[in-house]
Amino acid sequence: MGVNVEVREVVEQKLKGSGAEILIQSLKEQGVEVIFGYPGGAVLPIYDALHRNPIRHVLARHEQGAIHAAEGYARVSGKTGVVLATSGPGATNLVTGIADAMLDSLPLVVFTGQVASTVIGTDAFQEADIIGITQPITKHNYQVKNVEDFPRIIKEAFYIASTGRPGPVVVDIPKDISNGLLMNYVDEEVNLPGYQPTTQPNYLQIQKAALAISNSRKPLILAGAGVLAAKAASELREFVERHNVPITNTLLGLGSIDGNHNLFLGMAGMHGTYTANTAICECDVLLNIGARFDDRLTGNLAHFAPNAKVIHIDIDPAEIGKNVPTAIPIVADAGEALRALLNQDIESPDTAEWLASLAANKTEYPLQYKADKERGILPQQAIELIHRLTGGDAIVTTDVGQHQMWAAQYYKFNHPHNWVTSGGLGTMGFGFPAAIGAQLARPDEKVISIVGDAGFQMTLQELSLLQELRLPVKVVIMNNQSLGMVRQWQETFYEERYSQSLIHVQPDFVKMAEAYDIAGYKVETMEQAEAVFKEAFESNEPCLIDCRTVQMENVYPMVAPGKGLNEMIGVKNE
Ligand SMILES: Cc1ncc(C[n+]2csc(CCOP(=O)(O)OP(=O)(O)O)c2C)c(N)n1
Ligand SMILES: [Mg+2]
Repeated sequence: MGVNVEVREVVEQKLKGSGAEILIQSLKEQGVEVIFGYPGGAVLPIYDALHRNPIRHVLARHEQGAIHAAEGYARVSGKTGVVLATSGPGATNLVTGIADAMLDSLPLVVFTGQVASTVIGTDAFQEADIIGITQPITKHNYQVKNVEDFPRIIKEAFYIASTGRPGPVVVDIPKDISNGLLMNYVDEEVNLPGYQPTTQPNYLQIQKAALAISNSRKPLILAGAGVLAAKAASELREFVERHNVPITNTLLGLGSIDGNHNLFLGMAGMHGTYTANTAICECDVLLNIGARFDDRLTGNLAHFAPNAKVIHIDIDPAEIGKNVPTAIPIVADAGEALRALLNQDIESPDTAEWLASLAANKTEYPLQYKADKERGILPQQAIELIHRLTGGDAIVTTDVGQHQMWAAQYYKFNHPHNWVTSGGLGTMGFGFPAAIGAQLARPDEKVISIVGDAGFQMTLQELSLLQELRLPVKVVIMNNQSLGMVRQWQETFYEERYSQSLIHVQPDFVKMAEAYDIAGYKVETMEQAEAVFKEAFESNEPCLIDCRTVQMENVYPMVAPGKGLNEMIGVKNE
């Protein structure tokens, strides 16, 4: 379509070849800089084509490591992460990462090898029905049936993964397709009549939203990851400042506004600040931009934003009204909607009284902890130290658990796109490989991976990548010698019956680092932490710090499961 004959000939020439060769060539045309993968029988033709026509390939030590690295890469670069794995166990090892990317709307194209078409369905060696397995956890998936379809499918896969609400797309490639010869290539534009994401907001809805905000006395913005996916942090800031509207974030929306901005109330939700959660309870207009009102954010829906007229901007119409009744739905890209709102001649609401009451809450009920030298390092102190030493400029990845919540609470981001965490799926094992992908995407920036002692052990084999590539990722293990978040729930909701959550035997993490030719440190006091973190963060080499923290510390404040945002516990230290 629209390609002149000469160009067409060049394209066709280029794309004549085996399916495997077409894949590599198409990836180059998509601008792919790096593939995260792991070889095996069903993808040998692809690895051979890669050998002859190289694209940077990062050999993770486990497919789960590869896909979380691709997620980290996508999160901090805004580009589509590319993964390649073999059939059967290679493909099934990707499943957790695919589900993770689906829930957190990350653009991935995942290529899996498959047994030859002739033996599909016969329980052939290393056969797994990855199409069936991933159908509910992908934005879309394909099995290539004819080599003629392959170039079109690759193009569509990248288009679907990265447009609208981003998400993972799986392309399953039977071995006869990689080996098959394509003789008749037609370069088509992507044409998907059934997939037309709405990016432009409806003008009348924008007017309604503008009016509601003008008439409001207690407006509140809830900004989610949709703002970051739309690269719209500067528009968000302009809107917030122009109209003096206070703002809170979801876990994944952190960084969309400066963590120290005077209109920022901190994160909302289960471990959100008292001020943010109370603001949700009291606001009269709640403008949700690119957040999906998930249950960790809303708490008990019966008590969620009871006084608010809800405006919800989301590129995915399925999210609007799913959990929270919405007065003004706006289906659009968050950036387009914000620009449309900025173009409205809105009279700014009078928020003076509202802001004063929120400021009073901030002063009265800040995030707090009780430091005590005798007890040792509190994880909150360690995160504050990391923040101080990096000035809020680092890319921070976390794993899942208490340390994740403390990082969300205490690391104040100066920039968007620097926060990498597993929100929707809450995947232990995510944080460390994600840091590798982030460092590869932004090689000149400081990447700190804050992980739990347990979650780190789920994917620590990727230390090999730090060793091999000398990636200067700083791994900080918040070592409370427990499955801290599980232990906290057992303490609070199961009368301190610590079933399988206290860890008595651990590897020597310092020796482990040394085994991978990485500098390893152990710190047990804040004085040691101060000195070691400083030296480590200034170095251009990878390192691992075993930071021993107080075991019995809890994340507060908290909205207990089933409770409303108005019923937080642990708001004030006694
Ligand atoms: C793959 C996986 N398995 C189990 C869980 C449940 N889970 C959530 S937090 C947590 C404890 C994590 O311990 P650690 O990594 O040491 O972090 P901490 O909470 O101590 O900071 C567990 C088991 C999970 N989120 N993911
Ligand atoms: Mg732990």
